[in-house]
Amino acid sequence: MSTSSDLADRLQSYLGPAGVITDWRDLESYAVDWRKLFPGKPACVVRPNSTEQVAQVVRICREAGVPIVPQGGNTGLAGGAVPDASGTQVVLSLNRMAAIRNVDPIGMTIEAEAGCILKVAQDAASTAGRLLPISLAAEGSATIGGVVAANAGGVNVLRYGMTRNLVLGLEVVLPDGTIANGLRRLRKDNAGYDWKQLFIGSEGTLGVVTAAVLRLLPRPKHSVTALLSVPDPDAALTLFGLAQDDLGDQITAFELISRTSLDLVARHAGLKPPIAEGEWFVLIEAASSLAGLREAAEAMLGSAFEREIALDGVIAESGAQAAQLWALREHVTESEAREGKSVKHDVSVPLTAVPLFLVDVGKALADEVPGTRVNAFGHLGDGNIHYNVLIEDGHDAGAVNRIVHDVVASHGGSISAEHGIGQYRVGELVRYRSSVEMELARKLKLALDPQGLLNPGKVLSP
Ligand code: 2HG
Ligand code: ZN
Repeated sequence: MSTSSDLADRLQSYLGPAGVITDWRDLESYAVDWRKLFPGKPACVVRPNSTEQVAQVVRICREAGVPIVPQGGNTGLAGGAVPDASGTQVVLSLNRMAAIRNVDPIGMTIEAEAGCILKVAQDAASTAGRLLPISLAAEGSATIGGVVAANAGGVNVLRYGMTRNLVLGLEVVLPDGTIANGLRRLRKDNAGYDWKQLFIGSEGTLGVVTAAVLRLLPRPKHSVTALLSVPDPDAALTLFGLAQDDLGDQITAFELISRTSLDLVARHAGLKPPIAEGEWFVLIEAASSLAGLREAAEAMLGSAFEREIALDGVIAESGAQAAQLWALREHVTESEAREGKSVKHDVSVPLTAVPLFLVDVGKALADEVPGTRVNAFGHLGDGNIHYNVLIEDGHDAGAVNRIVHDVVASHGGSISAEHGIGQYRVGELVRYRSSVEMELARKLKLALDPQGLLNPGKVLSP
């Protein structure tokens, strides 16, 4: 095996000086996730600017037996895109491959390279009068490649599905350095195995996503955004049922927010909700191409107040006010990080189990790790709750994690709804997935990456 500096020299002679970073001061932002929970030390960072260059980098590293960690916007929350601390892994950043190759408003597709920022792709779709409906707080930094590799969720999954639902075609560099080009724009394509599904959500462990064709949707002309306080999560669920009855497929988001979340946002971001005190809140958005949405939403909310499943509320009167309501939700993560240490959970349970899950997990934590505080919020419409536990020195983060995940499992849930396993949940996955499922995953990994050089230690233990 060659030394790291031999390898960096070889990579540099192939990619040129702009393609390789070895100076520690410039490496730092690639070495650690944004919350600084998973600090690593790369051998170097490579920044290829074409699919062929990515393929050649993979071949060079393979020949040298050196592991590669693909990285997009580095906005993930599970440490999936950062290297370990050994100083032997090469970070392969896709940030120089950022082109939008094509937007087709009639065929309703967009083709973008992996390093294209999600917001840039959203704006390109919007300029063409269409909607790219992947919507996340990190959309200003997250990249298309990362979003696909993580099968990102976000606030609009309820209506448009996870990223997987929107991927029509994919280009991937395989661990042996060959290029699999499946950049088709077809709505219907049953010709053989749909191999791209393997790479979506594989967190860079099976291949490097270099470009994707995503489905676009009509851009709704009307939208309604409301923030409501509700008596409890049970009432929030009843409200969700009512919204389904009355607004049906026009609901794009149905978010649950706890008092603690809003308190954190008030303290650290200076934003206050325009409604009376309460313990639980729902942020609901509906969108439609047809008129009459606001009237329908007002009627629905009127009957929610009558039935006392909503206590107080405001409907945004303008786009700016809607943005203010969304800002309350979007600042939760950042405000939580400013508050101090937290143990993050990204869990899902069947929708109707959410209220009981919240009661059970609250009791278990209070009994077993007293003195913690809970910052619960998330995508209630998808059964996905970020049950984040704020801890102080002396609290056992591992115990907190185990308690929450055990309660999730008892409700038939998943330990990661949308953030993925990364390095953060590798140990937990083995505990909650069956040995048959884990064996299947290992067989797939071995078939595609027999040397284990692609993002080792993520998703599966090495
Ligand atoms: C969100 O829903 C993100 O805002 C982040 O998935 C969740 O900070 C979190 O735990
Ligand atoms: Zn989320």
